[in-house]
Amino acid sequence: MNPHLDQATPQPLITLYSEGHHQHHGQAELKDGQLVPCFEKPARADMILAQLREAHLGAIKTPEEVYPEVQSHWQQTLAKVHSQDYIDFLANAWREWSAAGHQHDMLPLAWPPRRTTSIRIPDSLDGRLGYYSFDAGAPINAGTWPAITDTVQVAIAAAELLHRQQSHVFALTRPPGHHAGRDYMGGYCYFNNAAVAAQHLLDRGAQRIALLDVDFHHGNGTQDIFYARDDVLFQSIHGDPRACYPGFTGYADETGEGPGKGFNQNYPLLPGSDWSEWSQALALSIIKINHYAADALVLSLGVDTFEGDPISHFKLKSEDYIKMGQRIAEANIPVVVIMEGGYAVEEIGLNTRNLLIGLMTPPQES
Ligand code: OKP
Ligand code: ZN
Repeated sequence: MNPHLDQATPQPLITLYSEGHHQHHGQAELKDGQLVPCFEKPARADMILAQLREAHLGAIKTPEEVYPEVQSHWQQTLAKVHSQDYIDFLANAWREWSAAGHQHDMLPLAWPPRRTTSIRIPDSLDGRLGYYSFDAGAPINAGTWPAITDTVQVAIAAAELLHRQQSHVFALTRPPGHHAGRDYMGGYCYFNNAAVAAQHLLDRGAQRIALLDVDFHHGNGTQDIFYARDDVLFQSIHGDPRACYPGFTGYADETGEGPGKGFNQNYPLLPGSDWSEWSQALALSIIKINHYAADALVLSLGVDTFEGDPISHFKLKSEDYIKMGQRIAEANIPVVVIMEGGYAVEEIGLNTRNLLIGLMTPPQES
C-alpha cells in the first residue's frame, strides 16, 4: 500500500451557495410524450448541501460574504457570455407573461425550422419565447429570474475565490447552465454558470481556462459560447448524440472554428458506458488540459452519469466519483466546480460529496 495514502488529510473546501434557487421550481416537463413533474427541482441542491454539512467538507458561504462587489459586477460578466437582448428577455419575461393574465409556467411552442427565409425577433411574447429557446425544457415562472441571477453570482464569487486563494472551490449552482448558449435557453438551463465563471477568471488575468464538462448530456450551450475562442479549451464527455439528448451536437468532429479551431473536444460514449469506458475519455481530456497549460479548470459537474439516474444512460457507481475527483486533481491546477445535472435525488448528495472528497484528497505521489 502506498504509505502516503493515509497521510493525505483532506483540506477544507469552501462551498458557495445561495438560497435564491428555491424560488425556481417548474411545474412540469415533457417526457416520452407525457407531462411529468420536473426532474430539476430545489431538493437537488438541498440534498447536496445536507451531504456537505454531514461530511464537514468546509465552510459554506454566500457570494456576498466572499465577494461583496459581486452584486454590482455580475451583470457586466454575464453580458460577455450572453447577448444583452437575451438577458433583457429573461429579465422581463415573467412580468409580461403575468400581465397577459397567465399563471402557469411559460413554455415555448414554436421554433424556426431549417430554411426559414430570415429569422427576425418577433414582437409577441410567444414568438420571443420560441426565438430564445431550443426546446420546451426550460420553464419560466415568477421565481426564475431571482434564482438564475442568484446562482450566476454564486458562480462568479466561486471564481473570484479561486482567483484569490488558488485552490479548489465548489459552486453549488442551481438551476444548471451548460445547455444555455449565447442567446438561448433549454434543457433546464438559462444562464451558463460555468461560462460565466470561466469569463470571470479571464477577466481576473487568467490566460487560458480549461472547461471540462462531465455531465451526462453534451454541454451544447458552453460549446456554442466558446466555439470560436482559444482562451477557453472546452471538452465534454457525454452520451453519444446519435442516441442521447440534446442530440444535435456533441460529435467528435466538432473541434472549434476560426481562432477556436482545436479548442473544442467532444468525447461521445455509448449509452451503457461504465467507469472503464468513461475513465478512458477522462484520461484523454486530462492530457489535453495538461498540454494546454491551463491556469485553472472549470468543471461542469453533472452526476447524472450515475447508474441510477432516471433520465440518463451511463453506469457510474457512487464510488467512481471519488476516483473521478482524484483523477481530475492530478491535472494539478485549481478547480472551480460548477454544479450541473444529476436527478437521482436520493444519491445526488453522496455522489457530489464523493467527487469533492476525491478532488481534495488525490493519491499522494510516492
Ligand atoms: C440537463 B442537464 C430525454 C429528455 C431530456 C432534458 C434533459 C436536460 C438535462 N428523454 N430532457 O444536462 O443535466
Ligand atoms: Zn445532464
